[in-house]
Amino acid sequence: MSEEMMKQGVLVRGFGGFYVAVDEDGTEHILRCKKKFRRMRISPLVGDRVAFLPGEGEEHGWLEDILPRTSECLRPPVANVSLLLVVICPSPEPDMLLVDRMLIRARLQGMRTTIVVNKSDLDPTLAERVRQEYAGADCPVLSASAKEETGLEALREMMTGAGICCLTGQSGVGKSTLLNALLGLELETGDISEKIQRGKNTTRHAQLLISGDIRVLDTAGFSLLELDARTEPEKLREAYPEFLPHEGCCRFSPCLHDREPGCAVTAAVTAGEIAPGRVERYRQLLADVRQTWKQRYN
Ligand SMILES: Nc1nc2c(ncn2[C@@H]2O[C@H](COP(=O)(O)OP(=O)(O)OP(=O)(O)O)[C@@H](O)[C@H]2O)c(=O)[nH]1
Ligand SMILES: [Mg+2]
Ligand SMILES: [Zn+2]
Repeated sequence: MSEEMMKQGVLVRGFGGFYVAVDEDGTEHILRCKKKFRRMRISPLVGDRVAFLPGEGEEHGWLEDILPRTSECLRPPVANVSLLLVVICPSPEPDMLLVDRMLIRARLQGMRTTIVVNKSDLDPTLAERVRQEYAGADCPVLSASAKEETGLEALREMMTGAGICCLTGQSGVGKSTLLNALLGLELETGDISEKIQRGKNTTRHAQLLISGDIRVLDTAGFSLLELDARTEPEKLREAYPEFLPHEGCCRFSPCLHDREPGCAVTAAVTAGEIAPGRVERYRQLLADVRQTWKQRYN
């Protein structure tokens, strides 16, 4: 087949072994996946930029190549995210350790991050508390209510022209509801009590939604996430922008800002310059990373 028939596009969703790519004209193409990808142990991911041969008539096309990824996530399984939007809300209660794990993974891959505190109608104070805690974290905190349609303009502005954005977070925080309100869609959403009864997510698979200059992934919620097992203990602090002004000011060098005497980060917490919660969780995650590292290399 000739090279000229090849097209480029982005994978917007997958179903039952097929993938849907959107070309630059916005046309959707259903693609089969070449066997070579399985042989190479590569799974196409939603968000992948791909080269493909469109199908003719009723025939599906063929996914031929996956272009190099700028980032990849396993949870949710998506590629080329530039801006990760971690959604939390008053109910279900936020798991800040989970939030920090998501932010660490994102930051170590060079993604920008934002926290969206949804359901502000249920508790208007949560966003402000989170904002204080993440003040030095190079991670804006937006307050929104998908139900009352507040805070949506700031969110829209944040996502416009920002490359591929990804909404992630626990099941039931309102990711799909936010996107419905924002983009005028009708994605399936689910009652929390129903979710608990069914023990299922409402959104089951990631899909990329394209609307004007906004490209955003709606993804399935989850509540368990490990840090990458290859994360070095010395790397972890690089995911904490609030430590940056204090690097090199500790008595010991290098300092992991754990419990070392004369640690400038500990001093900054005491002085109220860094949020204690962030540092407590950092130390907890550092202990986990050290443990994993030891098991791996001893
Ligand atoms: N009070 C209130 N409820 C909301 C708001 N946004 C969403 N909800 C409700 O929260 C529930 C869960 O919303 P979904 O949009 O399905 O949540 P999700 O994050 O997409 O969940 P998964 O797809 O399972 O990951 C639904 O009952 C929504 O109506 C909000 O701003 N305020
Ligand atoms: Mg959803
Ligand atoms: Zn230190």
